[in-house]
Amino acid sequence: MTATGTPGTSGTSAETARAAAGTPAESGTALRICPLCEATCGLAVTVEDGRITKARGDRDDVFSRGFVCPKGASFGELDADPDRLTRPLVRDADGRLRETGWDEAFAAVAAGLGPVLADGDADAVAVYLGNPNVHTMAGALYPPQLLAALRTRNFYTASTLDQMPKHVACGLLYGDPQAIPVPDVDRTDHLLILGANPVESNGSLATVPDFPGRLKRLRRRGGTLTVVDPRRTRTARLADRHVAIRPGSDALLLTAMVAVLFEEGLTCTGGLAPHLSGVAEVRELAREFTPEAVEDACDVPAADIRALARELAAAPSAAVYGRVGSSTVEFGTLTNWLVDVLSALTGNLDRPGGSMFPLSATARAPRTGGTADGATAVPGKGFALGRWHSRVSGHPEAKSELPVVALAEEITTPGEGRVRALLTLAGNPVLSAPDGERLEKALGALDFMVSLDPYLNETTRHADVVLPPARPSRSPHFDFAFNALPVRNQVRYTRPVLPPGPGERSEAEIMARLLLCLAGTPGAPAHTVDDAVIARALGRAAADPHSPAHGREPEELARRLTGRDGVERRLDMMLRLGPYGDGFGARPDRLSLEKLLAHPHGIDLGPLAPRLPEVLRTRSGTVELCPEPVRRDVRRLRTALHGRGTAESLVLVGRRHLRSNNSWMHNVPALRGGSNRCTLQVHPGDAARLGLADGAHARVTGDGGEVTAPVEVTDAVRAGVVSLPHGWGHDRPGTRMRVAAAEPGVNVNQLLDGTLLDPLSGTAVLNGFPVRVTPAAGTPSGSGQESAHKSASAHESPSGAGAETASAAAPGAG
Ligand SMILES: Nc1nc2c(c(=O)[nH]1)N[C@H]1C(S)=C(S)[C@@H](COP(=O)(O)OP(=O)(O)OC[C@H]3O[C@@H](n4cnc5c(=O)[nH]c(N)nc54)[C@H](O)[C@@H]3O)O[C@H]1N2
Ligand SMILES: Nc1nc2c(c(=O)[nH]1)N[C@H]1C(S)=C(S)[C@@H](COP(=O)(O)OP(=O)(O)OC[C@H]3O[C@@H](n4cnc5c(=O)[nH]c(N)nc54)[C@H](O)[C@@H]3O)O[C@H]1N2
Ligand code: SF4
Ligand SMILES: [Mo]
Repeated sequence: MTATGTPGTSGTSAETARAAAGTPAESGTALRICPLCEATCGLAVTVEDGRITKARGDRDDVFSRGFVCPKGASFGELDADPDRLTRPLVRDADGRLRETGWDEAFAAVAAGLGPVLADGDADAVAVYLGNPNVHTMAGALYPPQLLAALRTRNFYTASTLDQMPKHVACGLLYGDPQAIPVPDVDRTDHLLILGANPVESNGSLATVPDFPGRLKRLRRRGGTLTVVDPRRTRTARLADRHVAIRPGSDALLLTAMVAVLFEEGLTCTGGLAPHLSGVAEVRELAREFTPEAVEDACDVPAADIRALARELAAAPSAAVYGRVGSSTVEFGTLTNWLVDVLSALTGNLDRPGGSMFPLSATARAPRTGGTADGATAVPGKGFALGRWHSRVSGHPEAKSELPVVALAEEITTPGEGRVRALLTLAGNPVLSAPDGERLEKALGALDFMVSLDPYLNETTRHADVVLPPARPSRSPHFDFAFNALPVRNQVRYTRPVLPPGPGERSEAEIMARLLLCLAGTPGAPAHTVDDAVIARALGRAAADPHSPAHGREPEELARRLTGRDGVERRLDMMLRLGPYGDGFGARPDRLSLEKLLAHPHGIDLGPLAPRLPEVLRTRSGTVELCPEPVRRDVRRLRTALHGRGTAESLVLVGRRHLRSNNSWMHNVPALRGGSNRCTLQVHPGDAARLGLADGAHARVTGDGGEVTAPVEVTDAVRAGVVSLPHGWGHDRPGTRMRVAAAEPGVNVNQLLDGTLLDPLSGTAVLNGFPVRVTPAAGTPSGSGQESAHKSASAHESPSGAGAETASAAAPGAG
């Protein structure tokens, strides 16, 4: 790979110069990496009088090369949303949230958490991390320390509503839950996509700016695209072959493909063979799941399943890629495991055009053992699941997390270890997780709740203290998470476009001060948190014989760090110790913050390169293709072979719209309307059978509740499947998202009661669950009546306008 010293572009333009100098200007242009989805496009923004008035794709960005989507183009509008909180809110004695100063807010945090912490029950404080933490620098840097300080087992994130099955599968296969191979979209000859719609989502667990363009180029260079999805999505429309599978049955389909590979002698592990173990066991496991055995359950003809397997094996190179629709399902971990098993068995794991492991600039520098060329892996510690269990239902932890669906009961069930205080950082589980009504009731039973969030929404309205971070234009950006998942290795950093507004605090400072509150030293300066991390990390590096800084003086290294603040100094440290780093002078032409700042459009680090066996952390030092937990779960899969899908039964799947983002972007006027609506998509045959007319309303009933939504009759969904998007249901009082509340939609997750999950990963089943649908008269509404709750009607509009008006404008509000 073309590691460092290979600038992707040279900086000459005015915007380059300013970005390089990092000088925020009140007017002019600047660069900002888009934080709004995983594609991480470079934006060029126009600033006028301290506001972003325009955002376009940065044509010189080494990675995204000018691509932008409607969300990125609305960056300025989102940034300037008048509903965004700019000052902290603290609940006063009569239960109302009022604006206050930062010192008062942190004093309230210390006072609220103090008694809970003083009781000495570490599990009494729970943490929920929402999705945007992977899109901010602070969200990557501080939560690990927060959790280390709390030592709570009540740790929850949006991962158990999303990609935890992937982590578990990769943890078991490679010994490292973060070792996630991504499809080499630019070089593959054949791409098999299951349960993902990157043309609208712009990709996930695969950082691929202009995913749609790259799929079109794949077709143009003679490659083939197959999409497995119960809906004919925009991605499916680009495909050579669309398989409209019955939801929830992907694990059966993929196991049958594995069976075909063995049965027809199509496996070809090639150079991978020495690094694989468990191949014979996989063969045994898959044997009974022939295409003929699974075709009814999948509703895909056996001949088609055989063709899918043969095409995958015959392609010169092929990649298999699954996302949300293959994760948030009953057999999520098995499906994710099978995705990589198919790659491995066809020799496509870790080779160009297949699925490859990226190497991020802030990753730990690769270490190898055995032979000098690194051909032999060092046995690792392996990946353990279920090291502890949730208190009430006994759910196993995965990656130190408990399932989000367990949070409500951990708050409401009395006893030792009961959750009494909650920190939500960038999350809205009331809408994103199953049974928000139950969770809301639970939130009302907490002694204390803090939310770090720019909005007063369905979740944060329950907090006692709301801490709003500085807006994105005032925040620096580096993709710690997504640089580990790109389709091509690269590194980019953008400084804040503008200085913080009056009274604004950076997300980093807020998190650091939260940490200091937990440590019992709320008055200490925020930078002491970063100093401590840096001292520890450099101490470790100096003592590590594999580190480029081995044997150096940690204090001397710390003095050499550049950067304007703790966040930049930490970034500098990670870059310099990383795989492309200058090793604090050991390899002077390589990467440091200074060098990165001199390349404001980023530095290209070359195409993905093979990394086996160096990425492996399994105990055997091999890819463990047939791990025990998976083997046991395959028994459960057998039950799915039988008794699925009668002519009358309906299951629900979700969908994402291009101009949306989970629950929090419905407040931007430019992103609303058009197809971005909360409708129930129904197949024409089902609509006729159920007496549902296009535009009329339907009542949808599930185990957790009932919602009423307008019907959209379309053959884009297959028969037996209805689709409702998530992130809607903005009809609660006491929120402050006025645009969203004007057309609130309904909360699909209220149809779930939280009992359905993928047992290995604790991930909620959000796709492919049974519902009943009947015609309904009247306006759409959620079933939820507002619970009698401490904050249900006790909010004062935080800055004069808003909350009460907003809820009054919302039809169907409880
Ligand atoms: N039915 C169904 N449910 C789903 C899904 C589905 O497909 N179907 N998808 C699931 C998936 S994939 C995910 S990731 C989860 C998401 O679950 P969550 O992360 O809980 O929900 P979001 O809607 O992303 O809420 C993000 C929150 O972060 C706040 N926020 C935005 N930007 C920032 C920032 O810069 N800093 C801070 N501190 N806060 C910020 C927003 O105001 C909002 O409150 O939802 C899941 N829920
Ligand atoms: N515009 C937009 N972009 C986003 C987001 C957003 O909300 N809006 N959210 C971001 C987040 S947090 C994430 S995690 C990613 C998600 O990125 P994706 O996974 O690409 O997005 P989804 O639209 O959830 O795609 C899931 C697909 O799975 C299909 N599906 C449902 N059930 C099944 C099944 O059983 N089998 C199969 N084979 N398919 C099934 C659905 O019909 C849907 O098309 O998107 C990110 N980008
Ligand atoms: S694709 Fe994603 S990263 Fe790119 S501009 Fe759109 S929202 Fe931003
Ligand atoms: Mo997600």
